[in-house]
Amino acid sequence: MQMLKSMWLNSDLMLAIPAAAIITLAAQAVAADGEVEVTPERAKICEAADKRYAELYPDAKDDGTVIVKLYKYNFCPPNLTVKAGTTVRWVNVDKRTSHSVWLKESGVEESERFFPEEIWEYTFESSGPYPYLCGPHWEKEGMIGFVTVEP
Ligand SMILES: [Cu+2]
Repeated sequence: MQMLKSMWLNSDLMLAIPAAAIITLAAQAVAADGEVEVTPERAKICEAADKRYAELYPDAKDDGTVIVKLYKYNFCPPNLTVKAGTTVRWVNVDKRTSHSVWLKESGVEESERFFPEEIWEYTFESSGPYPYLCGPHWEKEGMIGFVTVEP
């Protein structure tokens, strides 16, 4: 989100952005510590994503893998804190849309696009902040997520 920050600092550009666009940008901005801002809209979508996951996987068992659902251009939960060595499984619970997971700043290659009810997994070996995004949807839809890995 470095790009977004420098945009805010550029006052000339600010003047050029219509008010409606500023509101959209603000809704997609990240919190100061790098975590994704959880807007009421995001929270509502994630509530629905949890329901959808429970419907799709009524027999899901806790195997220590941490689940992130992808739904309506959101990662749910958008922010996650895990211990080093944890595997995170991203599950697409959408009905039509394919997504990817791209730990771009960590230099991890973007996942393939995965379709509804497909998954992608990644094991976080080292502690640190891991901002990530959905390749096709981060820019226009603000589809971004954040994992904090603790030692
Ligand atoms: Cu996406």
